[in-house]
Parts: sequence; structure tokens; C-alpha cells
Amino acid sequence: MSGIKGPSPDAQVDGSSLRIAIVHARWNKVIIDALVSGALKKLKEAGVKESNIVVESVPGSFELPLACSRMIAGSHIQVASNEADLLGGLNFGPASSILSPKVASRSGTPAPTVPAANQAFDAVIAIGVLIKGATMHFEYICDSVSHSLMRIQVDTGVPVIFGVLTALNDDQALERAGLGEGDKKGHNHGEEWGLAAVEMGSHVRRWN
Ligand code: DLZ
Repeated sequence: MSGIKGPSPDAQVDGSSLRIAIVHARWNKVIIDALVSGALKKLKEAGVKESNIVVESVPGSFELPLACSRMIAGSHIQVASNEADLLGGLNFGPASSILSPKVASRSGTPAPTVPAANQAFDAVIAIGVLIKGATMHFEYICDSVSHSLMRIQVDTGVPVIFGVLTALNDDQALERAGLGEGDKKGHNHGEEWGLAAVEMGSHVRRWN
């Protein structure tokens, strides 16, 4: 990538022990498919194992926050209930399970006994493509989705990568997926989202 805009050179992060989820909307599917491929490409290049990548889809971008929230919470519950089986039926329940052990202890919520490294997902990438239409739909969805995704990552301590394009027209969206025409081909932002997930997932492992 050239010019003054865009991320600085890739941080060299080893993703071989990370577990990453991609949740994507199905609206504007051609663009979504390119962005998901870009993210997957960079995850694999950073060493994330295919078996540690989960891809889920939802109808539209408006559904992304709930899906991210439940996937993060569900992953804890799954690990906790496996441990519970081993420990003789302890039940951590959803309220405590959604928080990483450190975040939970700071918030006064009983901490799950699952170590942070065992959380099913080190990061979640939320991918959607919102293209402005004739009504206010676009504004409402952009606003609520961006705020909700931020809230989920701050509340849970699990990075949620903002892979939602908010484009004013089709061409803007195509360019940001590397699908534009001629000299407007653009660049696939899904690649940055994959790299951001690996970098943030690995940071949070250290910070926990
Ligand atoms: C309804 C709608 C519209 C108009 N536009 C988009 C869009 O550009 N991108 C997108 O991901 N989803 C869109 N949706 C669907 C909503 O996100 C949502 O799926 C429905 O309103 C059902 O909750």
C-alpha cells in the first residue's frame, strides 16, 4: 500500500496459538465474500490454524452485535461446561462466563475458573457491508452496529474487529474490497482486519 493513509507495516505476530471467529453478514454478498477471503488469507499467513478459525454468517449487519456477543459468551460457556463436567457439575452461568477472568474479578462478578488462554476466541472479526440507500436505514444501522460492537469488546475484554464497511455508494464498497475497476481497483480491507485480529488477540493474551 502506498501513500500516507492506511495502517503502518504489519506487526509480526505469531498467530499459531490463537482462536479467531469471523462473523459476517450476507447482504452485498460479492463484497462480503472478498472481505472474508482477505481476512482468512492474513489469518493463515500469520499462522492461525484452520481448525482454530470459525466462520459464521448472519442475515445482515444489524445482526452482527448479537452474534458476536453470543459467540463470545457461548465459547466461554462451552469451555466452562466441559470443565464443569470434569469437576463434577459446577455451572458458571452466562453472566460470569461472558467476562474474561480478570475483567470479571475487577467488575465484582464471580470469575470463571477458566484461564484466559482457554477462551474459545481470542478475537472476533465482524464483517458487514452497509451501502447507503434512499432512506435513513443506513444511518441507524451504522450507528447502532458500530456502538454495539465497541461496547461488546470493551465489556467482554475480547477484541471485536470492526470489519463493517459504511459506504455511500457501491463503488466505494467495491474499492474497499479490492474489487473496483481499472485504477480504482482499491485494496481489500479484509486483510487488515485479519491482521488486526491476530495482533489484538495476542496483545490481550499478554495483558490478561
Ligand atoms: C435492511 C438492510 C438494508 C436496507 N441495507 C443493508 C445493507 O446495506 N447491509 C447490510 O448488511 N444489511 C442491510 N439491511 C439488513 C439489516 O442489516 C438487517 O438484517 C435487517 O433489518 C433485519 O434485522
